[in-house]
Amino acid sequence: MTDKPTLQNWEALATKEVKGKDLNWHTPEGITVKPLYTAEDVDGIETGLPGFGPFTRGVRASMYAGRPWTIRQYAGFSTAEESNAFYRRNLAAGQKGLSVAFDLATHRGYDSDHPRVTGDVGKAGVAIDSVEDMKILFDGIPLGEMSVSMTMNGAVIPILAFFIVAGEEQGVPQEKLDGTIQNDILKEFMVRNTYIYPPEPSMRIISDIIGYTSAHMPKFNSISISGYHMQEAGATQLQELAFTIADGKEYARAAMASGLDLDKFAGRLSFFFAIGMNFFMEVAKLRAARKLWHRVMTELGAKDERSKMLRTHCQTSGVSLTEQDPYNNVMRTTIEAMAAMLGGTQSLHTNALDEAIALPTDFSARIARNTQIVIQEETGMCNVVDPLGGSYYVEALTQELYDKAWEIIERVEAEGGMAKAVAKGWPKAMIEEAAAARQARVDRAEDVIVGVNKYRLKEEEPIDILDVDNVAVRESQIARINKMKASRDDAKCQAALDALREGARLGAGAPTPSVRPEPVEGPSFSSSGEAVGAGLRQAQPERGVETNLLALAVEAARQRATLGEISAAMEDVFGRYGTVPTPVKGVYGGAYGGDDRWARVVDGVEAVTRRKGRKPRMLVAKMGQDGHDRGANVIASAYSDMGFEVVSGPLFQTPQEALALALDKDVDVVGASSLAAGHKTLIPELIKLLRDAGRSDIKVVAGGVIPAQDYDFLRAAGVAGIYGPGSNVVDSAADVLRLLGHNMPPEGLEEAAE
Ligand code: MLC
Ligand code: 5AD
Repeated sequence: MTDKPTLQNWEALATKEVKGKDLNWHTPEGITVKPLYTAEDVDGIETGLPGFGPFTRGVRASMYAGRPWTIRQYAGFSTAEESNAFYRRNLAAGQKGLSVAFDLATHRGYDSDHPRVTGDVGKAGVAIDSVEDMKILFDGIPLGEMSVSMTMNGAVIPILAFFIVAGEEQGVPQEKLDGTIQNDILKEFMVRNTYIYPPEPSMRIISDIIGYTSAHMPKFNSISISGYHMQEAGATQLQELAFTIADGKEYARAAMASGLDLDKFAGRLSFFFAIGMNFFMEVAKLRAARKLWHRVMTELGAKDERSKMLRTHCQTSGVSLTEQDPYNNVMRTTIEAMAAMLGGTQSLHTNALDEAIALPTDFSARIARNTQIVIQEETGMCNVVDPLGGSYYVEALTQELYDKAWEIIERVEAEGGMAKAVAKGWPKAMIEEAAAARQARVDRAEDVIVGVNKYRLKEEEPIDILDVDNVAVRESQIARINKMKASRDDAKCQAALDALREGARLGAGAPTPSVRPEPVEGPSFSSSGEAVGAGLRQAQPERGVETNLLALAVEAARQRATLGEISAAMEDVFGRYGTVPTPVKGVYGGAYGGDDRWARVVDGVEAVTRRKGRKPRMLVAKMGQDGHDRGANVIASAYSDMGFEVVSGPLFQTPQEALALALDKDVDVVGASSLAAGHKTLIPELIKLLRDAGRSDIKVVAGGVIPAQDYDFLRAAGVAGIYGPGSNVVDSAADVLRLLGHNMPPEGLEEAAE
């Protein structure tokens, strides 16, 4: 080897080594990652220094050398007592900040005694019905010293009010409260689905909270603008990045439109990203995010550099973890945690190894927490600021993501901002297409998942998981609600609720007075399609009349109004919002061109179609308050590409409503998708209702987050097929065809994944 080390000679050498194989990696972001980066790739890229705008290298000059990121584990389950005890154990073991996970009933503004939420109380998080529960949740935890994040978006007004009053009754004035409320509704309409009200009043709620906290709670982060759930729903990292920054811009604009001064509130806007397995892409994403936000805020007219600082929480990716061979999840989470810290996060949650099937146990929570503690305290990795800064690859990738995201942000701008884009639905559709494409790559083993589509174990050892006794939690919550209602001053409580209702009516975002809103069906954002964020309609309340919804709810909370009552008072004015999913077509099937297995399933569907004289019909049902719809949407897309007639049920159905839809559409099979632990109550209930209606011929199958421990229970209840996490969609369809009387030839098909 006598050639000079030039780029040209390197290329010749590498090409020879790999015998001409293409070494470029075409990522789902549309980025071509080359096998080598050199100084040429970073020519002209200015990254600056940490602590100085545009903050690409970090928002603090000293970063973790000065203070490591906050170890902030998201948790909550069952009752306030149980969650409080869990928090205290975790804090004693090295966790630094709190992060509350609420149950879905709470998210959606229902008290634990509401008939719609019997399957949800205490399941996916802690049940909070009133300030009494909130006080128990933080019992013995000084709210003046501990920063507390609360993931709440739908019932954000009562929850923040309870928090403020719990502090007050602990002797901590609101000025001293430190923490974050998620309060990010745009991504709820896009992917997370725990909204309550229509978009316009929802945006007003956000402005009211930003207004209230910037006036009274200087240490409190008024919003956590979240990309996390977009990536969980299947978005590429580029989509997550661009839509999150665009959401942030929309919120800043909405708050400005409501009369607030940008520099007064911008320093307390915070962010939240997912960190998945594409290590360098994730590092680059966080660096690019800071640079993008700096530009956005500069263009909006921020003067204070602190207003332009993107501070973020990160969580390792839930969707990257597997039910199969679950100890692999510890490695995955470690890799993701390292990407988050090398990207410069301010706060981090690391997922537990049992993520794919249940909430963490003390055992799995300890390993998850220690993952961060080991990185902070054993590796020396915190001693150098932005250690990947200057890496040719990372700097080039940062710039490429920045440029590509800016293009998307400009498209959003051209269409009038993110609220309008969300109303039109294209960001959601883009994410759903990416999700279907990803599922097809996984099912075809083009994207490897160890233990799932490669190196799968013959036998899986079951692990111990957390099971919440939902009936007991519900009973104890109801007892507490009743006791509180019996001892409160009802007249004062009703007066506070009336004032809240009146404030809702007088402020912006209310429908035309005297028209009582009906439940609103999406997807349209506002009936006029007019700017929701930027141009909030301002009614003209009389001088001196309080219309800030949070201020009014704080008084109602003091008077022991419940979460359900506070939510209902606003619902009386705003209405309740609902959407019907519209799954994408052709993306999943498109990935299977020329595939034998696919062709045989399609033939099977055709055979059933000939026999029946119509296509086999499936209802994809989402029951309970579980809004996780990635799985349901992917299934609906894939099955319809296979030739099924798919009825996509609306979110949040009761079993009775799912029954009515199944009968009305005369379906052959109901696929119940459950990701929030409602499966043991809601699915058996549906089967019983079908039986009572004399329609046991309609098969019920279940998919989603269903632990193997529950399979026997569900089978005994009559569930005909179970497709847990990691199930191959084509295999599941073959199994459904079998249930419809068409047996597929076995070869090439793995056993159905139950
Ligand atoms: C930090 N500080 C330093 C420093 N680093 N001071 C000197 N030198 C350094 N090197 C200071 C900061 O300025 C700040 O003070 C204080 O230390 C705390 O640091 P921070 O960086 O602000 O961290 P933190 O308090 O943890 O806040 C992080 C945050 C916040 C801004 C991102 O919004 C947050 O905690 N978010 C968490 C969100 C979350 O947990 N979400 C869960 C979602 S789960 P000062 O005085 O400047 O404030 C979910 C799942 C689901 O959504 O769907 O259910
Ligand atoms: N406790 C702990 N972690 C939770 N997550 C969701 N709910 C809880 C909870 N109650 C985590 C999971 C999930 C992500 C959205 O947040 O990791 O994937």
